[in-house]
Amino acid sequence: MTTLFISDLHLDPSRPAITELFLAFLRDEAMQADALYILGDLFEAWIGDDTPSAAADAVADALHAVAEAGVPVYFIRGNRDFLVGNDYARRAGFRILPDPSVIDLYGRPVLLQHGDLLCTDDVAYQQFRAQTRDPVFQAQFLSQPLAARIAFAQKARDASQARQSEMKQDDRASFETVTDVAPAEVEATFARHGVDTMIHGHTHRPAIHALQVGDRPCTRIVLGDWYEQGSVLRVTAQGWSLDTLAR
Ligand code: OKV
Ligand code: MN
Repeated sequence: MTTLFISDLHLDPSRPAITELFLAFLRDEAMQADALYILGDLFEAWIGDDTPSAAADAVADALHAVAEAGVPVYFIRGNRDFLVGNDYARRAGFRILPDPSVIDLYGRPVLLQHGDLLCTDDVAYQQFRAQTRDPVFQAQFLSQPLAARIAFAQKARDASQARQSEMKQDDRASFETVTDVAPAEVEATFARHGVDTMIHGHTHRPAIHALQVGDRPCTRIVLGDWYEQGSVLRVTAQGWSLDTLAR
């Protein structure tokens, strides 16, 4: 039996084939798993559970069918879909876990998180994160009419894109550093939670890193994005494998 981990699907109407790939993955593989963990950025954007979206409805139905088949489905919010709420969770049949969370995975404690908390060198992003995690600010945003939220989100996405391309022009090497995890924060996170294994997404740099924290050997597994193909971590009691899913 296998536990599945995915993240960073960034489902969006502009990439319908990826939504189809995800629906096929749920139908053909997740249905038979021990559990399915979605570690954030399932959706490219999320401006409230009340936003009409045929794709979000289809995904909710398919996830609900997986849960209904007896496979627990867990979700950690990402930096794009941080406004996914209890209403959508109920429709999709998943449980929302705090970021980070430690789970028992075949007898071993494993830390799960989206991964943005590890990117402490991106000071501007961490500021955006702190602001948009404020419950008062969130409630105020969500109370606005849909049209106002759509307009606001478009502006936020345009500003973010402008900032990213500016940063890339400044210095490609520093962009690569700033948008990856900060090694000191990775070490601190392993130490803080007393685990030797963590799984996260967000950076879109799929890899299995072996590292040493103090005198302990640790493993950091990074899930890949679903822009061109799928990415899934399959874990059994025997071991793990980080695989791509062809379209
Ligand atoms: C998500 C990101 C856009 C990064 C939320 C206040 C509140 C606006 C919002 C608008 C944008 C989410 C909700 C989106 C992530 C971007 C651009 C950059 C770096 C609040 C004001 F209430 F939470 F505080 N938004 N949308 N970005 O389009 O999904 O993660 S979004
Ligand atoms: Mn992310």
